Amino acid sequence: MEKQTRREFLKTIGLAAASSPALSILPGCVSAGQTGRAEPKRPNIVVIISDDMGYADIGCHGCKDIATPNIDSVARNGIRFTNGYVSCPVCSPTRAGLITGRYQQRFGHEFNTGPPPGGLREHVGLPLTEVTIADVLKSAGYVTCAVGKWHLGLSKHFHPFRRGFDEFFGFLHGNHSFIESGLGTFNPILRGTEPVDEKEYLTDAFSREAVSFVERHHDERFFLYLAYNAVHTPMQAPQRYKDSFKHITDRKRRIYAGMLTSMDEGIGKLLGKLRELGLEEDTLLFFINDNGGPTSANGSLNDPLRATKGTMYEGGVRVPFMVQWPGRLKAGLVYDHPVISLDILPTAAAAGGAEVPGDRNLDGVNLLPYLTGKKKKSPHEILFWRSGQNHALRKGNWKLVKMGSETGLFDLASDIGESKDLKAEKPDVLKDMQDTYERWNSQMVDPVWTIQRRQRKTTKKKKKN
Ligand SMILES: [Ca+2]
Repeated sequence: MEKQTRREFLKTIGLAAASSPALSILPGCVSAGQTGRAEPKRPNIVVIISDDMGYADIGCHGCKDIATPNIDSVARNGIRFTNGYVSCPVCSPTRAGLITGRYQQRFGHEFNTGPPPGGLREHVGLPLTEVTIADVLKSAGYVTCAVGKWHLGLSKHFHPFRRGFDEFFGFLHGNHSFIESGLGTFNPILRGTEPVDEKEYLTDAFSREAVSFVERHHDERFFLYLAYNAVHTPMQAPQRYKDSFKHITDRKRRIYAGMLTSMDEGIGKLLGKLRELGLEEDTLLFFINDNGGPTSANGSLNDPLRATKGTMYEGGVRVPFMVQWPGRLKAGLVYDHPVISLDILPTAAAAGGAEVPGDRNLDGVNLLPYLTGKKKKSPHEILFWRSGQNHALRKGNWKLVKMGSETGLFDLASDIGESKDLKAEKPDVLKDMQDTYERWNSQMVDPVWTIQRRQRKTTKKKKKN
């Protein structure tokens, strides 16, 4: 049914079903397997993304007041990244980087896509010049599905069906109520392109749909992109947990605990389904959070990292990140070299024997040879971040942060909390970092759109009048 809907949808926007931009560039592609030879048996691929979770809020990062046994099990069954990053400290640009394997500043997706009216402008969304992980895997024969938060454009030409996905269940904007379907608003829950009156708690509904996709496609090679909006605001937990977290005195964190538990249980159901169907060994599964916790908004905790979502400090960009593939990767390993969300696409492509675009720079790398020990060096010597005037880079263990008028230089090897600014003591390092940043920055393009702000107050005023 979803495939039929997708075809119909493409027709309505003037595209034949087979005219995906990814397919048109394939003749110029190179095989990711050429650099990281894939095993003969291609795995299913699952990418699970949480939203606004704190760095400290999972058991394997030391969380004591909320249990996350299912997320932790991914680390236990696979590899946990202790220096795992995303390419932006807010939602939409991170997704743009993850889904393309490229720094999103290469194509101007530097800021969040906003609500209407700005968010409906035809240029506000993942530029159509970009090739997504779904395009790449679909071209290699994978059946593809996105469940959850999209946040890569509200207009129909940015719809997941237009970006390589065969199926979609979720919403297009950056946040959503967990208990109301949003029917009649600009941001309803959609099955494909059709609004649905979803009755289930939203996180549970996303888990249900993810499990259903796996059940329906267990005998095909599949790619599932499961982007929960938990534990982003609004703070709404399932009723069934209302008495479960009395040990947490802070009201906001108590609700957060229920929201997080629902997501962890949903991930458990998905992992259980993969096991039940005998697919666990042959499924490459990532779990990553999209940006640091906004601690005052949702009660999350980023300890021991400095600051929060929206900042260039570690609390904004270093996130829970782990991978399992029992048939190929050893279990229970910890990987300490820096990795980044941009690596997911090239890694998945290599594992799946898929071709990555050969006509553009990918900033992510195939992690498989690093995770199997064939390559010993760090996959990334330098990582960059830029959001407007704020920026940062990490080179080795040095981190340069520019936030507003403040510049700080930190040695992450001895100071993960970025508490001791060394720029006065290390002017040579500071200069080298600044020069390195400027060289990278000169290769990036200007943002396609600027920061979009909700016009809530104006709207309310108009209604009163
Ligand atoms: Ca987020």
